[in-house]
Amino acid sequence: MTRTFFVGGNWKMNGSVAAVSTLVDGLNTASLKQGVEVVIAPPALYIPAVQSSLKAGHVAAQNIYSESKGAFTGEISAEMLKDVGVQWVILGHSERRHVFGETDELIAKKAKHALGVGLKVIFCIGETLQEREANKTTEVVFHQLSAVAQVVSDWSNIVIAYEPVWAIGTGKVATPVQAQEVHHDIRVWLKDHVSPQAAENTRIVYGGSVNAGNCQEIGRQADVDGFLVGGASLKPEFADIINAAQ
Ligand code: G2H
Repeated sequence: MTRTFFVGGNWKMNGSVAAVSTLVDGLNTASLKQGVEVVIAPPALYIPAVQSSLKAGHVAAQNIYSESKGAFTGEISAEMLKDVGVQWVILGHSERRHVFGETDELIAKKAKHALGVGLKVIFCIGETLQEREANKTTEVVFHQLSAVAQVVSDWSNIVIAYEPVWAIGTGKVATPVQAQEVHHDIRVWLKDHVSPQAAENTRIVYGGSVNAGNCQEIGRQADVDGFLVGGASLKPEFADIINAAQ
């Protein structure tokens, strides 16, 4: 099976009514390669505005809580996203893990809940610089994957985003070889711990300082099925990244 190239734009906590309109207009008027799955994740407040105006892709939330409803001030639920027609959610982003202290177990619980409600999940994993230097990259990402595999058996609605923490927003991008190595290891892990079908069909995208200059070579790697883009998704070059699809 051919894996459809996937490009996500994670706007993080950036934007305004005016900026959202400019960004969406830019995407709507850009000449974009056909056959690429584009998913934009604006801050939750701007989801309806993006959803009603974006022609070139779908919309994701940047997070949810693991419960359906209740006394969880400040949170939104998978059910609420479904209610307003959102199809995707990003879970496990390193900023959620490191700034907000989300554990593998909480992220797995969120993933199970989101998938159960019918959302698709962009599931982020990745090691810190300290972990990479201690040769613990695979140990860390396999542990992150295992937490989800313990509670989820169907991976057909999951896109895995490998985002080395040391490359996020730092301008330090993983080399194509470094990205390919980890993506390959993740695919072998899927084969051994989920199924050969999951290994074959699951998109594994790279994130961490992707830009128009480095996306071509990374995107050419055999096990790289797209990108999750932060900073550059707020710039016109995001269209070039979409067009780097292999
Ligand atoms: C990693 C990435 C998007 P950036 O966080 O998820 O951000 O491209 O700015 O490194």
